[in-house]
Amino acid sequence: MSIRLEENYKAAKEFYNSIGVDVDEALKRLKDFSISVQCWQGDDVGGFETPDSVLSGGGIQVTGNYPGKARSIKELQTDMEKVFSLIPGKHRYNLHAIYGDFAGEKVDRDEIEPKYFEGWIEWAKEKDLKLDFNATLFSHPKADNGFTLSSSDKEIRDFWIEHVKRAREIAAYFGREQNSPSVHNLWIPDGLKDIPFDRWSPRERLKESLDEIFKDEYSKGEIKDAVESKLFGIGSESYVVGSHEFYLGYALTRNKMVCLDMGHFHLTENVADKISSILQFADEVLFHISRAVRWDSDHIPILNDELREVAAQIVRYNLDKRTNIALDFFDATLNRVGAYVLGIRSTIKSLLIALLEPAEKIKDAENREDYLSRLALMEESKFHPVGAVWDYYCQMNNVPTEGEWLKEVVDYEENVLSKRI
Ligand code: RNT
Ligand code: ZN
Repeated sequence: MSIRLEENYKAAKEFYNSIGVDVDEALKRLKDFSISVQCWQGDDVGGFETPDSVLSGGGIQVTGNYPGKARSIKELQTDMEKVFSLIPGKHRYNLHAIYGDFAGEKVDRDEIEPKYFEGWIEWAKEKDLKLDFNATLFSHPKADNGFTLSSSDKEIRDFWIEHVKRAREIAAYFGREQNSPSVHNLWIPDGLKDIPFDRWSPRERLKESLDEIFKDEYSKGEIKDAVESKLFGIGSESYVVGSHEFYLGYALTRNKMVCLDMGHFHLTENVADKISSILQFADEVLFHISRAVRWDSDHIPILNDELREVAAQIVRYNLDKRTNIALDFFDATLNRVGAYVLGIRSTIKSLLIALLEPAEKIKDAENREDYLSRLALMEESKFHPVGAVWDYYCQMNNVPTEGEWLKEVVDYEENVLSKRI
């Protein structure tokens, strides 16, 4: 470790000590946060059903065509290994059903099985990663008219029910193999571009489809189920069947987790504020960390107020084990490996900032109704020497400090990504 870095760290630690913050304790807690890293930033949500699969439908969109995207499982794994070598901590990896190893075989969504994911489990074990999973109810002809589990066509509904049942079976298989429950998240695109007459029936059908799906019971050690709501999408501007209220009700009455995607609410809505409400009644919650720019744009997370507030809410009330943190962003206009590294590092940094907050002092000011001090302390903490602690933490974990990782990403692009033509 460089002398400068160590001296900076020592000074920072003394400073934090003087405002009542224990840095060692903070770093110990930070180490236990495991972020579930999405597979789909690596190849623009394409997957491997056919050699040239692309994202279609569902109101989510990838823009950009930066060269170098992963074209095979092997390439994606190589990219992920690079990514994980540039971020501190032990994390998870989040697969979508379309990322199976189908080896050129035409395997429809209602035919997926654990065997197509054995290679992933082998790789994950080798890399000491835990896997999470998602059913894929988009990029498929049977989702083309915008309805899946809430479709009025029973055949369509049954097809997707079978798909999700199989996806959960795969998640449970992961859970058993890795001795840690796999989080299975369900997001469906169902909705309408224009004002519906009937808002009721699709929701009633969705409820029934979900109840059918969750008839298959797994143990707590195998799988943790989540359902993800949304406000609107491109093509579903006027009505989304799986709204927040729908899934909140469903999750609370069926003992499932809600998934809060930071891009799935009104832009002025404080998603972090939902944590202390929902967790009064639910055991756990799943987060999709994302950055919405004017809409659910899935930009790379940066250290903005929204992300910092989510981290602060988790940390202040010791919700570390009750919040499952997953990432959901995809940007195809820049080096994808770099996108991962920046987004993950920002997410971990937001937790570190929260852990180094002078919590006792701020709480005290609040209790005394000294609101000026409360605001001043919060504002001043933005200038605290968190960077020195972060660099120390990175070195401790044998990953590049700030300002160093970018070089490695650029080298990787030169030596690996740019050769993919
Ligand atoms: C879509 C949801 C969903 C997807 C991923 C790929 O709006 O956010 O989580 O982004 O499943
Ligand atoms: Zn999401």
